[in-house]
Amino acid sequence: MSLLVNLVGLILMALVVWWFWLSHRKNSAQATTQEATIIVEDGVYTPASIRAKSGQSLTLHFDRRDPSPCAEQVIFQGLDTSAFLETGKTTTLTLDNVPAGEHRFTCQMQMYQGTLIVE
Ligand SMILES: [Cu+2]
Repeated sequence: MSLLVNLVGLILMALVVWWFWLSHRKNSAQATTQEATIIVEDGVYTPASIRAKSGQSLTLHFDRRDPSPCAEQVIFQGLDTSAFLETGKTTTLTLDNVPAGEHRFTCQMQMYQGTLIVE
């Protein structure tokens, strides 16, 4: 009987791991978009990666829900673009002619981390 209980527990654990892995994968393999809303909360950008096409303008809406000063600025590394985000508001940023490649965007202390993939 205890063997059966252990087995059921093991299967449940495997299911949870599998579910997390799958949902994470789905998040990283999203379609390209030219407009997205990014929630800034609990130390993470959601979604943390944005996939876009090069040669088109890209509009990003940052919905800052985290009042800590850590979240107040978003900086696009290497793109010479940054913005101040007001708590409880959505700040819209438009990027034009972003070169193809992976561009990191972070807060000023680089606690918040995101990736913009342009292809
Ligand atoms: Cu920060």
